[in-house]
Amino acid sequence: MTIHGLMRSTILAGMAAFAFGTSAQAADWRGWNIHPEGYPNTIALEKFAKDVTDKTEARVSAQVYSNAVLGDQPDAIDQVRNGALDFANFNLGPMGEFVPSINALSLPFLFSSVEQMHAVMDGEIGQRFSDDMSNEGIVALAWFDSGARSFYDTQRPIEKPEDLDGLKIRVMNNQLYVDMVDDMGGNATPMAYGEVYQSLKTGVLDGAENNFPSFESSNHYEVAKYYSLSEHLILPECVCISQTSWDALSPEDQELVRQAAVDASAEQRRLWAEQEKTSRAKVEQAGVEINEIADKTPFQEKMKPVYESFYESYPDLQPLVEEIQSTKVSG
Ligand code: GTR
Repeated sequence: MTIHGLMRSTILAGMAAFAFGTSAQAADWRGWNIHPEGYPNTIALEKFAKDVTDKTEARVSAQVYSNAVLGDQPDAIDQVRNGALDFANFNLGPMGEFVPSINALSLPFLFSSVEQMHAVMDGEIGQRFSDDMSNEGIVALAWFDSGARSFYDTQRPIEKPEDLDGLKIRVMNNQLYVDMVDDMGGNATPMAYGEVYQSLKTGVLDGAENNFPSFESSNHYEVAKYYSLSEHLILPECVCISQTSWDALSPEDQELVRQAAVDASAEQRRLWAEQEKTSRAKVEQAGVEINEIADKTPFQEKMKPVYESFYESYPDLQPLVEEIQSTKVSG
C-alpha cells in the first residue's frame, strides 16, 4: 500500500470508529422514583427526563420508573452508586448510610425551618455535601423540598414524648432514626416505605412519620387517624446521577443535564408548596385529627444522647453541624 493509501484507510477507519463510537455513546438512562404519578417529585423528575432527552437530542434518552418498581430506596442508592441505575430522586435520610457526613442532616430538630434548610443546601455547605456524595459515586445536581416530617399513628395524639411509649413506629433505613424514636420512648421499626400501609392496617405497626404529601399519597392517612406536628426532621432530597453515567457525558451534555436538574428543582419546589396544602386539607377532610404540639422542647431534650453519640462517632462533623445551625435565612 502506498503511503497515501495507508493514510486514507487509517482516516476511513478512524471515521468509522468515530461514527460507531458516537452511536454507541447514545445512552438509555433509567431513573428511580419512589412516588406515584401526580406527586410533585414525580412530575419534576419526569420533566427532568424529558428535558434531558430533548436538550441532548436523544444522545441521552432518560426514562423515569415510578412507585419504586426498581427496588426500595437503600437498594436504589446502591445501584446508582455502582452504575446499575443512572439517576434518581433520593431522600437524603437513607443516603447517610452510604455517605457519613450526610448523616448530619438527619439529626432531629437540626434546622429551625424549611427556609433555613434551603439556605444551607443552596449555599456552600450544600456544595460540600454534594462533593462528599460524588466521592461515593453519586452526583447531586439539585435539591428538592420535602417539608417537615411528623409522627402519625393509629392510637392517640402525640403531644409529649411519653405518648410514644410502647408505640411501634416505622422509620427509614438509618440507625439515627432508630435511636431517635427509641430515645423519645417509642419502639422503632425500620421498614421499606412500600410495606408500611399494610403493616399499619394489620397492627404490625402503630405509626410512622412523614410529611403531608407522602402521608396522603401513600394512603397511610386511611388507617392512621392521628397526625401530630412534631416536625422533627426537615430532610432535603436530591436529583442524583450515577457518577459512571455522568462521566460518560461530554462536558456540553453535562451542562445540559445540570440545567435540566436545576429547572426540575424549581418546578418541584413550586408544586411542593401547593401539595402540602392540598394534602393537609385532604387528610383533614378524611377525618384525620391534626395536633399542634405547643412545646417541642421535651422532644428536643430527649435528643441530646443522639447528638452526643453522633459527635462521638464523627467528631469532625461537629463544626459542620454548628455551622448549619447558625446559618441565617436571608430576605
Ligand atoms: C418520603 C420521601 C421518600 C421516602 C419516604 C419514606 O417523604 O420522599 O423518598 O424516603 O418518605 O418514608 O421512606
